[in-house]
Amino acid sequence: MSVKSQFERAKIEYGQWGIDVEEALERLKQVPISIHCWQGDDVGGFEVSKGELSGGIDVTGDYPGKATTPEELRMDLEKALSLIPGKHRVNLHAIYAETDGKVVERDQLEPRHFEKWVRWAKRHGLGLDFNPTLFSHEKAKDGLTLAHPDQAIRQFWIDHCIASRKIGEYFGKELETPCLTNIWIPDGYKDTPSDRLTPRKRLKESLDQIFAAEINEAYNLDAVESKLFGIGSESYVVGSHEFYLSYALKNDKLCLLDTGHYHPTETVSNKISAMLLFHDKLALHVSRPVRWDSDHVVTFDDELREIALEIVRNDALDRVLIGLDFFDASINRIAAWTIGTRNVIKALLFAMLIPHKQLKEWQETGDYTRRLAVLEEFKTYPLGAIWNEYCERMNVPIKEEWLKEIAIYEKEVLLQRH
Ligand code: RNT
Ligand code: ZN
Repeated sequence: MSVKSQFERAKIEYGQWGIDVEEALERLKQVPISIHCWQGDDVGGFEVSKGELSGGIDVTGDYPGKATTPEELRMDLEKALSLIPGKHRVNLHAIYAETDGKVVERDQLEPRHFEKWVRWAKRHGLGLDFNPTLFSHEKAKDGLTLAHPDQAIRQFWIDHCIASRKIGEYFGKELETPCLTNIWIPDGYKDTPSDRLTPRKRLKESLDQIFAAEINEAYNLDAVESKLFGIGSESYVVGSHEFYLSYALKNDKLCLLDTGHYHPTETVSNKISAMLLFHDKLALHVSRPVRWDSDHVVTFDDELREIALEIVRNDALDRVLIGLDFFDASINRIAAWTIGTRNVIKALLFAMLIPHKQLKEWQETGDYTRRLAVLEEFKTYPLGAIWNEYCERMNVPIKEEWLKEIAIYEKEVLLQRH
């Protein structure tokens, strides 16, 4: 049976529940996912004197063909984007600046160092998001940045963050879609601190200085990303969830929730509705922690579907900015992007094809039997048939067909790199 006829049959099944499949597909087209560039080169970046990856994050694996130049990275992103349905965004880090072989300190970065990215984004109709890079650097090697006891080091990172917000503003203005500039810092301690307050006080003051610089909010949105622990900061992280939740609320900034940054049984899906009541917008780094903050490629698992359900059934697609954050060097990196991003889109589609109105009603009237039964039955409704049709309409390969293109690209491009 053709994709089309399977789709038509599935559409009838969903239609019996009053679900408008066509409307869902139209809505899905409008949802951008911010694809992180750093899956393409193992969070390496292109700085002239490039240091080791630090900051308590790590990439494992040695799959051949990683991008080593901006041109290669953009080319790989293009390949991935050609296999992912819809129009999306690309999320850059400051270390992806292009400085023509000159050493440019991070506090001196300017919009012009990202001109090529902007030109490329324009050509492909992509929005750009941004992140200052407060790791993999001499001045961050003791694991402290914005909360560092040394005022000069703090100032360097404050200046870097201000420079980054200006780059974000430039992206937003050029591409006519606001850039989300997200600050994540590694600051913390390996062992039990003797003072938890002082570093947090310094971080608060540093952030106040960073945000005091005036940047047009129509072009740049600021976010802060918390974390529970990192490698070498197991006992204490300065920028914890409570810290940034409070900071963001008080200062009208976005809180960014990374799905790998909480206790193992604590879920981001359960935070979304709580935060939507108090925050205008929030941001996500969809990742997959396997036993720890391991940043595995996102799969179509329970928590991903639950996150999508929370966004969709609370009508929050415009208020939750969805970004990705994983890095796996043990598999084809373009496949990693493709798998993770397609899964997020597929989860949103899954969430759109659920009879939310009835389910909410049953909960209100105490009919928990129906609530459970129908939620379970919908797990095996013919989502795949709708997904395939969506992929066809968006001119990307259906099912696992995209793997063929990856195999060709690997042979012709990736394996030719040294
Ligand atoms: C680290 C954070 C952060 C980084 C990227 C590279 O734990 O999740 O978002 O992964 O900035
Ligand atoms: Zn993250």
